[in-house]
Amino acid sequence: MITQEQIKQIATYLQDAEYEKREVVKVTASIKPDLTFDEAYLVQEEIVRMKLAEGKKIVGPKMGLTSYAKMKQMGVDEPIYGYVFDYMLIDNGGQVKLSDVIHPKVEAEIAFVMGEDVEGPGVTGAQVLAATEYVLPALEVIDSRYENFNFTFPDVVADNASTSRVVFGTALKKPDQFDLELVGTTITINGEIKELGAGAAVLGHPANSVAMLANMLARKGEKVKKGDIILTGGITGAVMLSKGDVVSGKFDGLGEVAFTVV
Ligand code: 0L1
Ligand code: MG
Repeated sequence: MITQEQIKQIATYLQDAEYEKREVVKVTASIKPDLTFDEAYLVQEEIVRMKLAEGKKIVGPKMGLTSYAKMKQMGVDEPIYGYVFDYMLIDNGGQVKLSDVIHPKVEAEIAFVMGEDVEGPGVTGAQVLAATEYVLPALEVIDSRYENFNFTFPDVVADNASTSRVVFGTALKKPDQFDLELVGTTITINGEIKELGAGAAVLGHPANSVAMLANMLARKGEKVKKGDIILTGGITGAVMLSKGDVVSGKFDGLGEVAFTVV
């Protein structure tokens, strides 16, 4: 059992690490060795409450660890979710400041802009596509707050799924114009292709990721909401970033997203 005091203590520990841009020892090796998956989401919810109380706004939920290979590696059978906030957004073509983050990595994702609420359980990818207003390309900068990226599944859930910065593309496309599972994607850094993949890397189809999110949220009586902009999970592996990197994500038919690391 976790107490309300422990939830607040862990949430503050992780949020301070984020705001002070420093690594911390994982929760399961310090404050709460037996932190469970459900308790970790209670910590994440507390972090969300704390940020909302500071006046920060939710852009939308994000899904993480959405490839079957990553799930197998972590010994879990479903992905995780977290929340993107307004202060995390970087303009397309803008700059990610290394002094604002700890040890960032970038991954390429497809984002969904929801035109209608989607409420689980039992939501399918087809229902998600019917409720989607637009899709757009994105680069997500993840930045685990844990020392040496050493964390367990509950640790990363508590840490808001490593969410740190997001650069959205500027072209909005209707989802029925594409076979999103076939969208070929590359990440290029300083002119060299570092990672590549196709939309199917995300649970077979990125819409399945939103469906799974709706079904996971339904367990606590929540839903995917009209207006949410949802990151569906990495199509590519995550690449470490260094000062001076010029980063570009190219998504066949969806466009390009870019930023520079300064
Ligand atoms: O967005 C995500 O896929 C979350 C990744 C969490 C694990 C990590 O920090 O590598
Ligand atoms: Mg991600």
